[in-house]
Amino acid sequence: MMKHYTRILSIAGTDPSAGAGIQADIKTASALGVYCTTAITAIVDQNTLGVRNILPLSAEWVEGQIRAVLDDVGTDAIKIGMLCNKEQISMVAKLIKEYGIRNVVLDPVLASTSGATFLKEEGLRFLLQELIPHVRLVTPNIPEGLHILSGAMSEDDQMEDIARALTSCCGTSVLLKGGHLKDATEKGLTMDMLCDAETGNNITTYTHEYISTPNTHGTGCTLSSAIASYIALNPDMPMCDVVAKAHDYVANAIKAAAEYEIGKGHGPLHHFWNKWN
Ligand code: PXL
Repeated sequence: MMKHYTRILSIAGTDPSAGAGIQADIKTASALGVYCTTAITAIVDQNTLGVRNILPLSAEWVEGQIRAVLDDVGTDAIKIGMLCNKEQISMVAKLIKEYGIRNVVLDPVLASTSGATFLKEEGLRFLLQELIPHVRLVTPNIPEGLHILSGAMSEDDQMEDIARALTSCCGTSVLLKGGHLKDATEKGLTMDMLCDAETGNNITTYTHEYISTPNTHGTGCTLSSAIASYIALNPDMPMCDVVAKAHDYVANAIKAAAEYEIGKGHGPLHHFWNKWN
């Protein structure tokens, strides 16, 4: 009897310094015992100091890569990161429908921490209209969440109200990431909040100790691919428990990375904190 790998497909941009994007996704899935296939949406010229240049691939080239994976290897879940334009967004939505893939996690990457814009206004509208209806979980940070709500709420609103508004606007579960939140970091904590559309909009809060470290590059990519990996490994587990496992993996990866120096800017997480001595 042959064995089978648990698989995820990452549809995302690259990071030659291997802290974020596809490279982070491959490392995360590998650390969690999951086989990670990839479809590159853009070649991103970046390092720990920031994004220098972006070469988006045509929707046809991204489609070719996704079909190459799904026609052959298949997948148990999909993680979507950087999408560059409406053509890429429509194409990904079309293929998710065509291949009938339900376990899809979308990290709505609108801009990098260093300020580079990845997706313009029109793209955001397309994301909401075409792609998000086919996604099980969306994982915005607070600036991305406020952007999706297009001015209806502000940072002064309660996180729970923002998470609920996003779930209603997206029509699917939302994990709102509060990593940038001043209030929580002053208390020495970071906080994420899940509003689970699959359980009548139940709220679950995830906190961990705030770690003062420059090494947080790729945290969003890592969290969303950890969630996709845990969904693939545990297809019947409630979303609140899946997110708890992913949150714990990321918190430990941030903690372990704080002891390392690599690059001159924001270094990567330690994706293999659970494997290396
Ligand atoms: O986490 C946002 C993100 C997504 N995709 C790529 C990135 C980044 C942030 O740096 O580099 C390729």
